[in-house]
Amino acid sequence: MKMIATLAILGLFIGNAVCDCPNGYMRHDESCYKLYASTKATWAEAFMYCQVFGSDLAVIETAREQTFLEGFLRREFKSGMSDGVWIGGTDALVEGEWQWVKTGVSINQQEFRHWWPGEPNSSGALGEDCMDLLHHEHYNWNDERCDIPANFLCERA
Ligand SMILES: [Ca+2]
Ligand SMILES: [Ca+2]
Ligand SMILES: [Ca+2]
Repeated sequence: MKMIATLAILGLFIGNAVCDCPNGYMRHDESCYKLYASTKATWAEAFMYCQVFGSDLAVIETAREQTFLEGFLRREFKSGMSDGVWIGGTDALVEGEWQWVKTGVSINQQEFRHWWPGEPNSSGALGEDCMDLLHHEHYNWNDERCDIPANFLCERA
């Protein structure tokens, strides 16, 4: 009996180890997420930061993932953070053709899309080619100027 209990506990540990995310990451379903809340970077810098640390700017593929991230970012939000949080979508290559950089998947063709009403609006003379989640738009999707320093969200398997 003791043996079985020990094996069960061991199994629990191994099971947990497989599911564990690296330090500072939050798990949800098959992914680990890290919000860089005290680092602000342009979209391109944020893209590289994520890669250096073995991840990618977040790719949002389902309503379930979106709902989780809205809650996660709301909980993590503190004064001093940027309104926007970079994620991994851009239309920098062809205006209006949004894609997830990590997968190359067309966002326009993706079944799940979650733009805030009126977005993407390519606002301003320089336009907006990088995707972020705006605190004041309840972390729905927005297109933003790529050179604005903002916090960012990385995702890894
Ligand atoms: Ca994802
Ligand atoms: Ca654009
Ligand atoms: Ca916009």
